[in-house]
Amino acid sequence: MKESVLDFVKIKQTAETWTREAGEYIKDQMASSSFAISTKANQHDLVTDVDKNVEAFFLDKIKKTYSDHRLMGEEGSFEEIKDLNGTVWILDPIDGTINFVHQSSHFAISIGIYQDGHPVIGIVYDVMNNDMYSSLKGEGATLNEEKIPPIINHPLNESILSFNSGWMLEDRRLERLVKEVRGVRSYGVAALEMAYVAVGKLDAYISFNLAPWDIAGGYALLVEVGGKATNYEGKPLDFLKKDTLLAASPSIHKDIFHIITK
Ligand code: 2AM
Ligand code: CA
Ligand code: CA
Ligand code: CA
Repeated sequence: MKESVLDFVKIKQTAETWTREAGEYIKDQMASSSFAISTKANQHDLVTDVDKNVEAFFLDKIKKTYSDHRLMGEEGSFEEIKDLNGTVWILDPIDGTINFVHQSSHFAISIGIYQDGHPVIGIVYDVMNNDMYSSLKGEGATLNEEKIPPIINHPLNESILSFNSGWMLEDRRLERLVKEVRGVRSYGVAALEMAYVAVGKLDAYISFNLAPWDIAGGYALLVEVGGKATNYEGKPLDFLKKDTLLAASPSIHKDIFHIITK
């Protein structure tokens, strides 16, 4: 079944309601501090029972409510997804798990709802600040129901970038960039950093290793405000594999690209 625009208005409301419900669950769990924490690939890569339970919550809700939709989630649901045909929810149940575990702030629930590989709905929910960033294709993006204005193209010397410090060890050209901008930040939560680019708190976000669930929600938001996101080589994003990311206002995207390729 192919959804209409009106169907997607309803789906967005439903997704936001589930997201707030999941946010309450996360806060309850954080308050009780009783969840189990384990490492995945290495010490940088944590997962908790809470991440897994939030994904299971969405999987159950989606199956019961939208039986023809599919879910690609970080904590296992991705194994089922080999293509993006039809309506696919791309979910990161907790983006910024290290922040969740160590800082009790700066983590988000991220959802991109894609139709045949194209973004239709974006949701990035900053749980502790109760900030709901959301978007619907062609209708723009909002932060807590307030319309987000079109993205501003600041000059490079007035821009704020964000990337994790370790990426400078991977590509020394980032040092050149650091010298030319106004400031560099590092939040460790890709979905929220993309939302920050959408609202103009940041002018660019760079990462060298992200999965579709890290970026699907933020990308949907960003395109609705006129932002640009590609991989670090300037190629279109592929929501079926891990890749690099350069998300920015259009002019900063161009400026950064110029610096890293010269
Ligand atoms: P996560 O918290 O959902 O794992 C941290 O810089 C950002 O990169 C977070 O959005 C984090 O998502 C993401 N990320 C992707 N792969 C990662 C990895 N292998 N280790 C740590 N963070 C990773
Ligand atoms: Ca993870
Ligand atoms: Ca993530
Ligand atoms: Ca995650």
